[in-house]
Amino acid sequence: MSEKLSPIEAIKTKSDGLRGTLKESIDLDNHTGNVRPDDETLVKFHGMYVQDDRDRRAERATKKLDKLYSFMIRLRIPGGVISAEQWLATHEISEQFGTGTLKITTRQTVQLHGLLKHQLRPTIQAFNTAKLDSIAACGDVNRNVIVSSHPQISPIHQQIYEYADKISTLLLPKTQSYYEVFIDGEKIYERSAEADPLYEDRYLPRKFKIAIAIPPSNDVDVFANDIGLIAVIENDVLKGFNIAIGGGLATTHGNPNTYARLGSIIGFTDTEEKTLKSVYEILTVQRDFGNRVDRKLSRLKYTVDKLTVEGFKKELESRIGFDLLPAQPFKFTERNDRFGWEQNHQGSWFYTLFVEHGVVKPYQKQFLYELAQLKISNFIFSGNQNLILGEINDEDKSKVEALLVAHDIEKQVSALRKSSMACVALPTCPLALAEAQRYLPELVTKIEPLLEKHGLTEDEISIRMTGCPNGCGRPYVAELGFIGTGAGQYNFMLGGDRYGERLNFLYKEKLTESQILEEVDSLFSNYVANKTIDETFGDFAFRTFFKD
Ligand code: SRM
Ligand code: SF4
Repeated sequence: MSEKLSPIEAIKTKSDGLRGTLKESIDLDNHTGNVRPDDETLVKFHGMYVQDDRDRRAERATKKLDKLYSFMIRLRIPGGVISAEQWLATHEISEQFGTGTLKITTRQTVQLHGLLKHQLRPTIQAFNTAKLDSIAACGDVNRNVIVSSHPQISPIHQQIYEYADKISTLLLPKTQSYYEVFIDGEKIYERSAEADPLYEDRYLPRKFKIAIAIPPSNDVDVFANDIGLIAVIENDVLKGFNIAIGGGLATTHGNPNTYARLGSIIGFTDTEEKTLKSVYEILTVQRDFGNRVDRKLSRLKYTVDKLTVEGFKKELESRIGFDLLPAQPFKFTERNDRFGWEQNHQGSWFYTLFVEHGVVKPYQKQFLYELAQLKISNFIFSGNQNLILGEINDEDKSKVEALLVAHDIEKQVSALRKSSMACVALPTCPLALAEAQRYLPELVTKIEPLLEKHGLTEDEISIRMTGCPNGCGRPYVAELGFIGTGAGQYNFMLGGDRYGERLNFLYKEKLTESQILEEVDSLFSNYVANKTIDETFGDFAFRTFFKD
């Protein structure tokens, strides 16, 4: 007897191109701030999530009130670059609708939280006017394609950025329901024009992520993606891409069948046509072989392990009609953003702004608004949740400097803090078991004196925290990783390398803050006493504590 498909599968196939009853949910159901149950799934494909403020749940339950539903919207911005005009629009939309917050994500885009159901259409319409959309920013489709954002590699950065755009467009669902439901109102699109040979009517078994890394920087954590493309460059010429498949980080507490996995490199493509074809057909293999029964085991990483890497490659090659070339050498030597001013090969200036965990603080938001009004830079989101102000002409640099001073933007920040990432977690994430972006800043403040005590203040040790094991802040590839297990408790992960090429391991379970600080103090002391020359903290911890 065949196994029962996940209920999400029927929601997708019966959705009439992801329309479901979204119009009715929005237009007719005035008694609730939520959409209908099946529409909760479908709205994700349009880049929106149903949420509620978890800080207010208890108070509302006492008053016997329904949850205070709201929506989070995530934009699709391949490569993470927007213009000053688009920043202004995003700022203004965030002020007009939602809670006014702007959150830069670990995948080079921005999220707005707290939108009420009746605000969804005007919000999407305003984004559409600014030539921004949230199509396929979530759901069982390819998500935002991310690219190394470092400006110093610009000679070919533009060329590679265009790949992100092309891949994102190639893999967009063909349905026009986003426009029909959220923008055009009465207009009904012709269904025959929506035939979708890639997604058919079942879409993928699960979300799908693609990153492009430009060595020497692995700021996108390329091996944490379903597909990782690693640019191979010789004498400033793009030769092609190494292709890695089956990266993914999420685990589930107590489910031993789930695991984090780094992508496996299966070969190299030397033309745009071959690269795009390979990417496309990797999705069709996942579409046809992925697990549609258990969503905990449905990401590409499990399909790759089910088929074996070689088996997957063979299936892929039969679909693309050519053999992948042998993988080419590459080397990553950095992952962090380069803060402050940098100039590219053409003399344009870039300023990387530290945005702690992607939460744009009110004084930063005001600075960015005033800067955008001058229209002298673009805005590039980094995969480390920071923001690069890009393409600034020599004669405009002083204007940016004056604004930086006027808004007191340049703060002294420790190397550890600059190397930190945290996911959203509470109060909006329904899956959070513990705090992350609201708590990591405080924990870092408590770790900083320990760094000073052990003479490690300049050390760029990566520290990442998430409120649950889904891994949105990529804690599984950090040197110090903290994964929420319950209120105020974290699994302590140790031994990742500095460039995202090795997973860390579970060092200690369910630690409270005082236990974390005690452990970190003792680890730093051990590291300083016993490290070899130039050995990073993560490498030392792996060598010393990892047991096979
Ligand atoms: Fe994530 C779900 C936030 C990057 C793995 N993630 C969620 C949701 C939507 C919760 C939900 O399903 O209701 C979170 C919304 C929180 C909120 O209130 O805003 C959420 N994920 C985020 C962001 C905003 C974290 C951040 O603080 O930056 C990142 C948005 C990226 C984007 O712009 O698209 C984000 N999520 C990631 C990453 C990192 C990455 O992709 O590089 C991962 C781990 C890598 C991976 O996919 O393996 C990640 N998120 C997950 C998972 C586990 C997926 C799985 O394989 O099981 C979930 C839960 C799920 O899909 O069921 C999830
Ligand atoms: Fe939410 Fe967990 Fe992702 Fe954090 S890691 S945003 S808690 S799903």
